[in-house]
Amino acid sequence: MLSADQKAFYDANGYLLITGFIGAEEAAQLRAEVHAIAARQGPTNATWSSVADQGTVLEHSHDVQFRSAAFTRLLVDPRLTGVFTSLIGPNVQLHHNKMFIKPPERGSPFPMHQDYGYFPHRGTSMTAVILHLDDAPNAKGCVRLYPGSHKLGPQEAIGQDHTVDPDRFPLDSALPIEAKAGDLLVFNYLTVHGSGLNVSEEPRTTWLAQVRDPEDEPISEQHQSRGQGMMLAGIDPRTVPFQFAWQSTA
Ligand SMILES: O=C(O)CCC(=O)C(=O)O
Repeated sequence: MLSADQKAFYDANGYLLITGFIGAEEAAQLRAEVHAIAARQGPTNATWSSVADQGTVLEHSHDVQFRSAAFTRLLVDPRLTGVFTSLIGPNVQLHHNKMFIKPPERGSPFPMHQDYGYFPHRGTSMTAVILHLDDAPNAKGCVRLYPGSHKLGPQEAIGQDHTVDPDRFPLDSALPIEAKAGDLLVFNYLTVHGSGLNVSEEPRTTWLAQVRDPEDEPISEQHQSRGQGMMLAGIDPRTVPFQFAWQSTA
């Protein structure tokens, strides 16, 4: 569970870095799982289209719990669900999860954006966690964000990458959230964030999950994935018949 101070910081700033969320050994084991998944699946490049002309690479997989049971366990780990329930309430539903490796010297940046642009909902319960599986200093392209930007509400989302206005929210002026292996970054889907290029000699390895209150419904079904709707804590109190995301006619 989060302390009252952590919750107050999160409410004011739209993010919270929890240092030492898992131990170094556990982070190293999960890091090895991510790199083994990447080796099994072969080359991928999820670099966003607006920065795809720079020759950079972003290795990734969605739905990581279908790749390794280590991530199925992680999704319902009481340490993690404790963070979620502190912020969202007793009922917590998986939206999606994914892994990223920014390779050394050419690991792609993420342009500044709000996750709202990708999966808008009626409320603001959607919460992301990024678990750092190795150190993420500035040179590795750590996450950068604008504290308090969640209070501005949805911003105009530009182009296919749903980026925010780069003049108003430049990447370079955003606060770098340097992290160590085992640190957990939590942020709201309205918090403006992105990250820079990995110019270091080591990969940056992370796992990211997005969760919501099941009663906070999507405005449009535009970001569906396997496992979406899985309850990580509590119940889905809605009385409507359950539909898998891919059965939706919306
Ligand atoms: O991992 C990062 O640097 C940012 C990831 C991100 O913003 C996203 O997946 O929407």
